[in-house]
Formats: sequence, structure tokens, C-alpha cells
Amino acid sequence: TMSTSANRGAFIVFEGCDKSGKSTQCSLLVERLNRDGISAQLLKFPDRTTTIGKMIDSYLQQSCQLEDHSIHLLFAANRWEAMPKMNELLNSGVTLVVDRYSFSGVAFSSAKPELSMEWCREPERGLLRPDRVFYLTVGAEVASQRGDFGAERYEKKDFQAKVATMFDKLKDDSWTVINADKAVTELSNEIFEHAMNVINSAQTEKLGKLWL
Ligand code: 2DT
Ligand code: MG
Repeated sequence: TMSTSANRGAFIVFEGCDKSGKSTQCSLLVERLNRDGISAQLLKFPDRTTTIGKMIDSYLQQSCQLEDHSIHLLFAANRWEAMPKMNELLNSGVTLVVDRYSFSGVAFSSAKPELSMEWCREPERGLLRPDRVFYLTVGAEVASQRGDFGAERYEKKDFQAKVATMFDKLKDDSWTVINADKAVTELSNEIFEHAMNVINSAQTEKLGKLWL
């Protein structure tokens, strides 16, 4: 295995509900890794810059309506279109820190009454599997202290609660649940330690495929 997987980067995904501090922690982790001489890059899904991403962006901003199955498939397509680049980066030794991935895809869509978790997983099958998912959790009180939700679709307390129950169902032993109810710096130090372990062990493990 050393010949094909030596020195590859690690694939780390952050998941969690709104107000969990995901985006802040993703940025801090990439900065810290790069400062320590570890090549790392931040990616985010949805990637709103592509043609597909622009459709997703206008759906999220509520400037258009899309049928529920249809928007689910666009989110998945937005990941598939990123696969060649992600594969190349990982294999050239770059660690990818990714803000949301297929788990958000399944959790948010299957929180809608008409879409099952099984159906939602299907278009995600075969995508690169992260080495580890960091799942950031905050209590309801802390989340509400962090300010009001914005005006985008899905930014509603009841819907977010449903999404959280879906995340809980998706959890497996490749997830590290991290209590994010603490100071930003303390949390980022904790996450950095976890990330270093993932980066070190990923070097001798082959990249996997999701849900095959
Ligand atoms: P941000 O606020 O992180 O930009 O997310 N979402 C995200 C889905 O419904 N399906 C997906 O596959 C992904 C990646 C979560 C925008 C919103 O889009 C939701 C929140
Ligand atoms: Mg948002």
C-alpha cells in the first residue's frame, strides 16, 4: 500500500448545524496547518461558484423554487464535479479541510418529509470518503446566544432540529463528535490535535469511497 498511498493528504470534513462554528474552525485549522508547514486547503460545499453552484445559491437565497429531489441531485452533482480536483490534491499530498459534505446533503434533504434517507444517499455513493468527520455540536441555548438565523432557506429552528436528528442517524465510527460549546481558541487547539492524528494515520491508508 505504501507505493500508492504514501504521503497523501488527509480528507477531513466538518459537519454540524448552523451556529456550531464550523466555518470559523475550518479556516483556523487550515491557517494553523499551513503555519506548521503542512500543506492544507479549505473547500466548502455547496461550492457556489460553479454553474451548478449558482443554481444552488439562488435556491438557497430563495430567488427560485426547485423540486426537492431535483435540488438534492444538484447538491450531489456539485460534489461529483469537484472529485477530479479533490482526488488530485489529496494524491499530491494536500490535506483537504471541507466545510460540509454528503452528510449535510443527506441530513438536510431527508429532513424533508417526502425524501427518505436511503433515496438521499444513493447519488452520494462512490464519492471520495473522508478519513474523518468532525461533528461540532452546541446546545440550543448556546446556538440562540450566537444570534438569529439568516434569511436563507433551511435557517429555521424547527428544521435545524430535524436536521440534527438526521446527522445522529448518519454518525458512524469515522466521526469524532466535538462539543463546540467553548472558546474559539480552546476549540481550535483541540481540533488541531485531532487533525494531526488523522493526517498522520491517513498516510498509510488508502482513500475510500462513500457508501459502497
Ligand atoms: P452553508 O450555509 O454552509 O453555505 O450551507 N446543504 C448543504 C444542503 O441542503 N445539501 C448539501 O449537500 C449541502 C452541502 C445546508 C448552505 C445550506 O445548504 C444546505 C445549509
Ligand atoms: Mg448558511
